[in-house]
Amino acid sequence: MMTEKVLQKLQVKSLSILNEHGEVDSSSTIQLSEEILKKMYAKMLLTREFDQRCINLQRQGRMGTYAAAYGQEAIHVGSTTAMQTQDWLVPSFREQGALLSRGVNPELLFLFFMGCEKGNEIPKELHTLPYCVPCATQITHGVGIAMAAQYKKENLAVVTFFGDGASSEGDFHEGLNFASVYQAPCVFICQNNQWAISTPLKQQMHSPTIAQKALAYGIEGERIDGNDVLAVFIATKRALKKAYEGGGPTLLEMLSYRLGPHTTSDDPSRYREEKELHLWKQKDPILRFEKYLLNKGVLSEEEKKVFQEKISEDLKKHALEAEKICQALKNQDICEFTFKK
Ligand SMILES: Cc1ncc(C[n+]2csc(CCOP(=O)(O)OP(=O)(O)O)c2C)c(N)n1
Ligand SMILES: [Mg+2]
Repeated sequence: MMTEKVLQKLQVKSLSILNEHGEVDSSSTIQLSEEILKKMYAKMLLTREFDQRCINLQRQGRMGTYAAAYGQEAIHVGSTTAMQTQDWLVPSFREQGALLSRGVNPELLFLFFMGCEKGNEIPKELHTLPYCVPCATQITHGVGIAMAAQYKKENLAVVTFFGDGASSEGDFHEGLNFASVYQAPCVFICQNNQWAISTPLKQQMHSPTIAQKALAYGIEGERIDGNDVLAVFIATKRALKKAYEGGGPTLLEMLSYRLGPHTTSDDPSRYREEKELHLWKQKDPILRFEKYLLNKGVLSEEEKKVFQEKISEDLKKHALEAEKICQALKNQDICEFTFKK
């Protein structure tokens, strides 16, 4: 019997720049202006504050089920900061940080989670698709957009988000295969938060990484520290550049952890260890970035407070406005959400 050597060596590249203490790897050459660094930080804060406000609204019966991005803010902000206006963002259902970072008005997101269809009306020029709740189906949509752009000779790439659980769906494999065959300008971002509702990663798959699955499709795969906003930025920028230059798709596995429940309808204390949560809280992406910015002198405690207050104030206004719109639509029988008495 003859055997053919297909792979010389199986290797998964991994990237991490900013450690838990907010120290940057000395070999890193990342250069971002203070203005961009501050914007990234503010967007991460905005994402966390948006989550908190939605959870509060849901608990008061003023919003439907909500899936927080708590712990995954670096993935959303790092990747979208690397994108250009003409690129397309194709989200799943937990990417509020990415949508807000692309410039989607928080009011629209509030409306969406209040059950108003109007929340899906994202302005076309933002090149951002609305949320997609059926797991992994958006991967093939993203590949379709990339193939259309390629056909029309448009110089853009498509960034598609999905979870570790979604990587077990057929759409993931079909999407990667098609993107690879056509060398479509796609960047696949798998948010490996290590849980798919109550299913841990080790019950989801037997392979040690998600990144290595790229190999089967003849594309590049890389594992990134998803709690490190700088590493996420660099990896996405690199993958986008390759896509613009006709180098085809890339799979980026962003390793992180879902610090909160799956949604407001879930109680993770029934299926996961407090120890594990505690460990990952030490790796909080916002605290890490904050330490870095404070040490570097880019951010002061005073500015931090100003950012927080401004974000909180703005979101409060947007949420109230969304509620008014929602109520008006409900009065016309256009919105189906029923507020608790
Ligand atoms: C096709 C499909 N099957 C099942 C579900 C129910 N469901 C919602 S979220 C989820 C788990 C998703 O896990 P993962 O892809 O890791 O994303 P995460 O929730 O961790 O962000 C499942 C099974 C769904 N939304 N769509
Ligand atoms: Mg998951």
